[in-house]
Amino acid sequence: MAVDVLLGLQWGDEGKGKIVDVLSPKYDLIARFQGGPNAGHTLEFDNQKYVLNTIPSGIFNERNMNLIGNGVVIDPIILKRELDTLRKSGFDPLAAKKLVIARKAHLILPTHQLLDAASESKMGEGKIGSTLKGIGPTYMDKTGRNGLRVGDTLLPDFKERYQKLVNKHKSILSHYGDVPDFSEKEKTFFEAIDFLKTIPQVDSEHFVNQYLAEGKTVLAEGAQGTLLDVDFGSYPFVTSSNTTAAGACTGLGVAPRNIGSVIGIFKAYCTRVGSGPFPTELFDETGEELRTVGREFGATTGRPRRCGWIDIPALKYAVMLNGVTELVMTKADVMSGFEKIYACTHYRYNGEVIDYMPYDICTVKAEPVLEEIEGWNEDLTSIKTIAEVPEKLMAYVKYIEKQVGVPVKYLSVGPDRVQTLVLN
Ligand code: 2SA
Ligand code: GDP
Ligand code: MG
Repeated sequence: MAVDVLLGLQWGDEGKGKIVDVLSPKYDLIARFQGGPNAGHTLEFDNQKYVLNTIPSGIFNERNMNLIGNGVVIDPIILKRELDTLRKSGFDPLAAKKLVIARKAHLILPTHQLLDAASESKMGEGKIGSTLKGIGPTYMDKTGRNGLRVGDTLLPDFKERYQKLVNKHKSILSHYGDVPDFSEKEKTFFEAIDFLKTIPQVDSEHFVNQYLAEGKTVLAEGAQGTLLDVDFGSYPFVTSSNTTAAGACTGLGVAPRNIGSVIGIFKAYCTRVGSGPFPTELFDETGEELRTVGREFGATTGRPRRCGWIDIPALKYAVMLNGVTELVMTKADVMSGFEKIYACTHYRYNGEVIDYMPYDICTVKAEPVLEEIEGWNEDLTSIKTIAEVPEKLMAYVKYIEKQVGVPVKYLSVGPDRVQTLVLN
């Protein structure tokens, strides 16, 4: 058996949570492989809406085991809150024995969040627009070989290790100004650590490979999106992990040859939250309409998302980087009623017209070259069969398939689990 991977092809919020939930009945294990509580994965079913930050989106399906992999960074306070909220809604993943966590996953400390805020506040125009969840500083400590891991919480000297790292953070923070008082947060943190210790810990590399050896099916769930990848995104306006398919290998302990299908998900348009280049961004009422109709606000922070047309060179880049084998298109319903829609096919860049993503779109502007496409008028939200898909929308789907060379297998026409069509 192989691990299938589902990940975002744009700047995140493509609808990964929804589609993982839809696909989860096909899988025995759903495993998050990177990111942390910066993610907001929204699921809707039975007239209820749930937003998951750290917990994999298979948690509502009876069949699935769910793994938080070693590549994820964990804020124990947020994880505890997530599990408390789920329990209040009638889902108790721990009682149901449906959740395990990698002991090699790194911990987000209260001081990591202070460092994130301090760094952002000093960067002025150049600020990343991070979610302020402490993601960057935690991954910095991981690669700097200073970090604390979930497994460390069970060691007798965990508190000393914690203090050593916090002292280091305080000295860095003092360069930014007075170190804020975080004693209350620290108290909550240690309560959450006690709770964290009750979650079964595993070595994700052995856990996942055992599933494969037993012929079981595994889906790796990405967070954020390809264009936020720390290596291949619009650096430095990126997150601090590998959001691309390769991240599933390191974030779970899976060999590349054990990766199966790569399911790439994209919106029928584009959004981005936070700073950084966005060639097709719309600053007019069309952008506002996409934001309002699409309810484009951060699932974690509530920040308005920037909206624009689909970007084909960026999509092709994402398909190549991830080796995407099938596509999922979401939110076509949001564009219903637009007489014309547009797709960016090339960029005007440095006096040339190019069809690829260049090295630097942060300091040199990439102007989109747009192709006009007929829009569709029909309300899509209650369609149930392919036969009901408007011709013009189908033409748009075919257009994208032709541009990127990969079939669109699923079409999502609303936020609910049931608003999903299988096309191929
Ligand atoms: P960070 O916090 O260090 O990872 O921020 C770095 C950049 O990555 C972006 N980022 C995201 N972009 C889209 N969605 C994300 N999750 C939330 C959501 C975002 C929210 O589901 O809506 O609620 O605001 C996410 N997480 C990180 C971030 O905006 C920075 O550009
Ligand atoms: P994720 O981070 O990729 O899981 O996506 P988010 O949950 O952050 O953002 C996607 C938003 O779009 C959520 O509010 C979803 O409920 C919603 N959504 C997902 N698919 C569709 C769709 O096809 N149509 C509409 N209208 N909303 C969708
Ligand atoms: Mg999201």
